[in-house]
Amino acid sequence: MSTESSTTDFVVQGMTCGGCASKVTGAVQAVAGVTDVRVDLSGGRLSVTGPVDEAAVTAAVEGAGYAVSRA
Ligand SMILES: [Cu+2]
Repeated sequence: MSTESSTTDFVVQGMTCGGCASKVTGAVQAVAGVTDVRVDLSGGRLSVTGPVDEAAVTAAVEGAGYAVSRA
C-alpha cells in the first residue's frame, strides 16, 4: 500500500444503474479528505482515495441508501 495516495476499497450492495453509481460517487466525494472516488457498478466496488475516515465513508454510502462494507 502506498502511503502517499492511499486507496480504500469497499463493497457496495444495491447499485443497479448509472444513477446509483453517481449517487454514491456524489455522497462519498462530499466526505472530508476524499480526493478521488471510483465506482465499479457491475462489480459493486467503491474505491476511495485520500486520508479518509472509513466510518464517514460508510455513513455517506448508507445515507445514499446502499449497504456497504470494507472490501
Ligand atoms: Cu440506480
